[in-house]
Amino acid sequence: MNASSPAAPNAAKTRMRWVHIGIGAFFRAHGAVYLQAADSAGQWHLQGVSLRSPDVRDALAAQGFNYTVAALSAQGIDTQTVSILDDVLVAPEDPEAVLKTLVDPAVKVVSLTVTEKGYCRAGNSRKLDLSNPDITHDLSAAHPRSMPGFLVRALQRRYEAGDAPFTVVSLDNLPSNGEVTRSVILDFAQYLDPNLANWISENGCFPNSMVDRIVPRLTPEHRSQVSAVTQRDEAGLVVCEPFGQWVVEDDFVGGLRPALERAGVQLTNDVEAFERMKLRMLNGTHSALAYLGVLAGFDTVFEASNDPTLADFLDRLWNEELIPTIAPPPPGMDLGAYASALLERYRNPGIAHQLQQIAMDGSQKLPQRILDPLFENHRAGRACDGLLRVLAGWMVFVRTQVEAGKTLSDPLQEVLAQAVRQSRTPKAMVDALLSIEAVFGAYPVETIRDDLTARVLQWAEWGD
Ligand code: CS2
Repeated sequence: MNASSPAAPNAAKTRMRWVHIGIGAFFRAHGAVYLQAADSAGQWHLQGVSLRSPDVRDALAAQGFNYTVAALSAQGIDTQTVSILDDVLVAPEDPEAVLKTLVDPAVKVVSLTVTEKGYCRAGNSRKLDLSNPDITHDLSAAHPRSMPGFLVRALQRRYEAGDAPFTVVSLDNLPSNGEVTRSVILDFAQYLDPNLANWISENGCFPNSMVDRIVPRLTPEHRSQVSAVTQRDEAGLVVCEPFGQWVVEDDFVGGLRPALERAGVQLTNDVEAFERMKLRMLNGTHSALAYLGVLAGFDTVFEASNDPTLADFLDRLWNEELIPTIAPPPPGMDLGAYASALLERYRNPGIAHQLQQIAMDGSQKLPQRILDPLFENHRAGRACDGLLRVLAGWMVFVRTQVEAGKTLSDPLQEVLAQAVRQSRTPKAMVDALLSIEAVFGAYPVETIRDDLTARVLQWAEWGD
């Protein structure tokens, strides 16, 4: 079933359902908007699931699950009402209700924004992390907690009932996000029942995708700015930039999907080049701005990208270190123009995108954003000084946060904090951080150790 079959959005006369897991602001400002535009005939119903807190459900329930998306820019505020969402289920409150929903044969597609750590991978591999406490729990309990647990338990019930699987579309910022999803799902299924794993492998579809829209965390200022225009104060509001892009492989079970192309979604056979471009040129420089910008005393992407030194740094990073790793470019893309457009997007005065929001989960983000291009360049004898500087900046950032007693928002926060605390010199800290298998295990760290240490030393004011 993996061969892409022609889209047949009108094939089924019955109601079809799309479930989204991880109903945070990003999906509400991105996927939900595309789905609403694609489904003008009203054939698809969208249901949200939160794997953690009830906050989004509570905010949206109070407004009938309709909400405003406000695109902010120097030109003003452009608002749109999204009404395609039916409901939001909160998994920890009622995991059985989530499973029952996913088991409904009308559910044709399940999409995911569960962040990098939600895939429960071992390090940055494609293997399921069997030491992850949620996975240990989910492999033996009837009611799961993790994304892989929910998907596999639901697929197991569909398999036993003789129904087809749903398509799983990852919308997270991971390279080959569909393949990573397929791999953790198959690993989990293999532990439950090898026949189930075979069935998923033969019948399931896990298209890769690239998604893009900058969606800052909602602030009280955003709320009052938008309510001045809409005359409504909404807890369920989402704000974002005007730009949006979604590229997805056309690989859906039975060809069943909304007419996404009507909404401007690019359907292709190969998303890899788009993913690499976006993960490195956008997310990579976002992380660069986050660590270097916070260390330079800035709060937002707008401020940091308007700083002449950082802007010059970004320009060199794009042209000398990132673009050379993206060859050939994705079809129809001019990477120089893409970089200029990114700088313009970062300089959007409307969105107040906090650097600390991007800085979180660094241990999960660095590999695909910074380490992959860094080591590729190093191996090929190309420039990598800027990427080394970003890595050094992350290390100094981690130290600064730990020393200031601030929480590091990172699943490896304990390990990172311990590496910093046990190190008496910058060199010892670099060594301790580089020895964290889950982040650096896949890379030849010896080849950069000395240069990196020199970079950290230049930076750190190491008070003894
Ligand atoms: C950001 C992304 O927080 C982050 O790590 O780099 O959320 C970024 O804003 C989106 O991927 C843009 O599409």
